[in-house]
Amino acid sequence: MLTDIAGIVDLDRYPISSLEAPDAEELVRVARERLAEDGVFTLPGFIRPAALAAMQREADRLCPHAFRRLDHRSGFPPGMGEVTRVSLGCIGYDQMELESPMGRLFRWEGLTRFVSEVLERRPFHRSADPIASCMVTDLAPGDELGWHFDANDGIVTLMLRSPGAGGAFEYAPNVRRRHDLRSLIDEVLADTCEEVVELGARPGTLTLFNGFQSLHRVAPVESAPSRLMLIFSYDSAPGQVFSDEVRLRFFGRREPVAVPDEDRPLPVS
Ligand SMILES: O=C(O)CCC(=O)C(=O)O
Ligand SMILES: [Fe+2]
Repeated sequence: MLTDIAGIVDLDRYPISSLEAPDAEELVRVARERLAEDGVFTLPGFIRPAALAAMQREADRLCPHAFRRLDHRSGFPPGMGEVTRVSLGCIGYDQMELESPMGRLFRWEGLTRFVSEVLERRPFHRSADPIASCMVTDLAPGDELGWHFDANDGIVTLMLRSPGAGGAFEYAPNVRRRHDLRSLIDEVLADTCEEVVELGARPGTLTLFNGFQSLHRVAPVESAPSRLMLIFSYDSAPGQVFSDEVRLRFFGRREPVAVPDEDRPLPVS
């Protein structure tokens, strides 16, 4: 059953159901160490193959209904760099099936607790946004997510499908507080920065990434299939929702297409 979390997450490899167990404690310790040193921690094979295939099928079905986000924005501290290009499709939580394994994974309290523990952030809650809390980005050939810093550390992503060619996730680890940040950004934009590394995550990999500390981008996708990424949002406050401005920019709508009710579980527990 793909609504059963043990059928979705490889709990044999990643025993995160009970964080007090020695194996889970060790995983949390390693994750914190990697995040502090490299700005990123990946869990390859986090999702079981059948669940991954179901997630890909659902995302593929929804892709024609994705909102196309096309803009240029500054993703750098004030006065640095230039605007970079954003071109991708966004699928919202409100478009997913009621029993979507993507939504089921997001609403699993075990994952929320694990992420909270690794990031050492408490209180820690899933975003309650009916559209943007749990989303899929779809990058087709020609699409990209230009260089930027995130507003917060600790973005949680699940790679659903790698693109045919291009579309690499590239980043300059832990550079935010560098005294030479301005020239470093210029080098990155000129493609001459030797600190940029590539993260080669395969489909089914869960990634925790400190996107406030590390400059990053998704390079232009060059050939089909498109790149599919599932992205989860969290907040220190319960019931967090995004502004109309954010919803319009990412999804082209203020209100969810399906109204949450007892049949459509909200992301909050
Ligand atoms: O798609 C990715 O791998 C990262 C997405 C990202 O950087 C973002 O949403 O800010
Ligand atoms: Fe980002």
